[in-house]
Amino acid sequence: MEWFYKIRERDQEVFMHLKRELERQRTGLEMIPSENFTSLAVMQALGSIFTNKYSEGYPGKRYYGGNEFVDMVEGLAVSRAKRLFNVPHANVQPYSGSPANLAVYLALCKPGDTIMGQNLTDGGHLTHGWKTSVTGQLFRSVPYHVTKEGIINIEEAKQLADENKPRLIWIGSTAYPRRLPFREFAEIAEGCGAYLAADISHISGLVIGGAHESPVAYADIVTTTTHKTLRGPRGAIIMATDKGLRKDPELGEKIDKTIFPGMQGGPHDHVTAAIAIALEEASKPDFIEYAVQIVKNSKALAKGLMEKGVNLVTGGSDNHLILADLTNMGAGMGLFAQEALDAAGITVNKNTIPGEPFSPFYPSGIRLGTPAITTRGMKEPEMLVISGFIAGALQEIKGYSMPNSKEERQPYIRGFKSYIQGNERLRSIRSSVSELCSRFPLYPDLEA
Ligand code: DSN
Repeated sequence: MEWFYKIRERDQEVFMHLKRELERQRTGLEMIPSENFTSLAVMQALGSIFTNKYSEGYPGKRYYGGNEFVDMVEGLAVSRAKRLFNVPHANVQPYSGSPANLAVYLALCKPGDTIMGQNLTDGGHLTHGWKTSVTGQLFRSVPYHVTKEGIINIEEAKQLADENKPRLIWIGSTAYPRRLPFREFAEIAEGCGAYLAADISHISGLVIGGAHESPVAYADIVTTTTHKTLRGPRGAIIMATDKGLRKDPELGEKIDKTIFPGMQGGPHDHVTAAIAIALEEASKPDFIEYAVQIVKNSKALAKGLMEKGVNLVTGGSDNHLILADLTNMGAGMGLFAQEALDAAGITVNKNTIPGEPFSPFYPSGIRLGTPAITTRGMKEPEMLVISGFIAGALQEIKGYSMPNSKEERQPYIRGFKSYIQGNERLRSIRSSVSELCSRFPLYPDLEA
């Protein structure tokens, strides 16, 4: 099927970039752990006539006319979210994860209140109180950390909560390769009277598939983006749990009012339709297999990498994500690794590691994961092959190390980039990557 023909007819420039991006996604390994490939049905909803509509308000209570079908679709998305996650209240309107989290703060806290979240360089998210995020500026942020082994430091979190009496505690991460300790954090939150919000953006697909414990019995509020392991469109859901509603029966209304009219205008109805479809897809038995395979693949990839001498934070993975610590290769190696892997057709992102020894902008690690390559159908044998590609590409950056002097960095990086562009070994890995990808076709029905 020729999918983009109207764009081809209307706008050759955008069409050309779209075509090249499709080719990039098809021929490379997408290993950023927060990315995935949605179904064509989800994409069709995103490109549908629901993009034409304004629908401020909620089903049955809209400010504009003509919303009878939007109401149905939003109702479907909400009821599917409630059923799949087993929660009594869901709001599917947040534009994405960061606004969803901000809405949680604004529903529960006043500026200046104390909040706690996992420190950014320890694997937490910007919106859990990091200093450059508005959440770290509006609220008094007391971050907790991981231990020197890279595991969430529950003892420290408990002590900080007892001392600081936060109003809200976050449990949830963007660069944490292990299971999230929901039960322990529920005890900490109960001990100091805080609300507990679980941000399961990264792992919500694993939670639905039973490949990670659900936070629903432990947290008062659960937030998730819909485009990561959940494999839907870019969007988010905020849920109130039974526990949360017992604590505050108005929690659901507070969240809804904060999203609209508090923070947002019209919901993105085309995204809502796509969320409804993604949730339906995630309710099928093959999604459980998918979620389980993501974790099997991550474990297999971690093992393969470690056997080839790559150091991993915590020495492995329990979820979809791996954090490689490259400090033994040189300073600030994340950028060099990301660029070399890009040249080899493998997309990852540079990432800080716990106790980051260099800088957040030139961090010492890379973060990679298996959700997207598992969607393509790859399994453990392919993970072993991929670990060889990655270890091989990392060999090619040996000897590089980020200069300490800021003035020297840009010329050094330029020199590095020209070196990798001409690197034959990376080129050869790229062609092996492309051959592997051709055996797991992506969107085979699409022509561009
Ligand atoms: N940007 C997302 C991630 O990559 O984890 C989090 O917001």
